[in-house]
Amino acid sequence: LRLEGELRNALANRDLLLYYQPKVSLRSGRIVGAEALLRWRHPDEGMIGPAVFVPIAEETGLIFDLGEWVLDEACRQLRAWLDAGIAARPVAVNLSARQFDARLPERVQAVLDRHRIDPRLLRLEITESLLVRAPEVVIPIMNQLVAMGLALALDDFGTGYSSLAYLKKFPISTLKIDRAFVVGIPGDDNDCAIARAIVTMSQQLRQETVAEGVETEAQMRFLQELGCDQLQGYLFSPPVAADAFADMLREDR
Ligand code: G
Ligand code: G
Ligand code: NA
Ligand code: MN
Repeated sequence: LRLEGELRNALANRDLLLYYQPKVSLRSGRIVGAEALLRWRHPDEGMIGPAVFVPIAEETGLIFDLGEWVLDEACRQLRAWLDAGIAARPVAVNLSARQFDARLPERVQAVLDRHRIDPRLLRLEITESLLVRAPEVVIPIMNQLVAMGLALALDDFGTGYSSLAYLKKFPISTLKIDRAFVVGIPGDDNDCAIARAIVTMSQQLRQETVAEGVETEAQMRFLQELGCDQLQGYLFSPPVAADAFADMLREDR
């Protein structure tokens, strides 16, 4: 496939970059972290989002090199912010289920060491598709990452096929409420009920909650009243380039 070759070249030619979308505390209004989101600056097509090329990378196995690049770039950027005297906050990187093999913890540790990054500054976002794999394989890898000091977040919660029983089995510290449910708040009773159930449950499990795709003040107020911990969405900021995110951090002191 042409796209696969082009993506390979993009990885070699540094045509990939990370954007950062702030996560904001619903209690303090301050930026408490960011999600790193992969972008491909294509010479002809312009900026291409991961929905187009991550599935191809997953099918072809290129996701291992790509994922390695994402981890390294996030830690390189954290180190640059720290060296510039910017009060860095945790950056969460998305992982594909395929990246979750026995060597992941040592690869992550090598990246942290290379850039001298405190593991608490790097977080990992996983999706429910990972949880349907054999727990006896996945849980020890997760436990190793947690023991290293990394926090794990479950992305797109509620959209997949995982059961609630999974939640207590896996060492996950954050649930991200998918945008699909946030979109109907506060008008749609079902979406409101689902968001309420997720926040209530995660509080009982002592997990943090992050609402994705928050676009309106009304959504924010509703989530605040539920006791949701953080928001991410266009209401505060879309994903932005590293320099623009650094400017936000400087203004947020
Ligand atoms: O960037 P955008 O908002 O279009 O993200 C679309 C999807 O791509 C999100 O679901 C996100 O989890 C995924 N994604 C973004 N960056 C990465 C990445 O670096 N690795 C993987 N595996 N998925 C990513
Ligand atoms: O798969 P994941 O949930 O990680 O993807 C996040 C995606 O949602 C990215 O493509 C990002 O650009 C997009 N996004 C982030 N905030 C908003 C928002 O407030 N509204 C909408 N419609 N999309 C958003
Ligand atoms: Na994500
Ligand atoms: Mn998500």
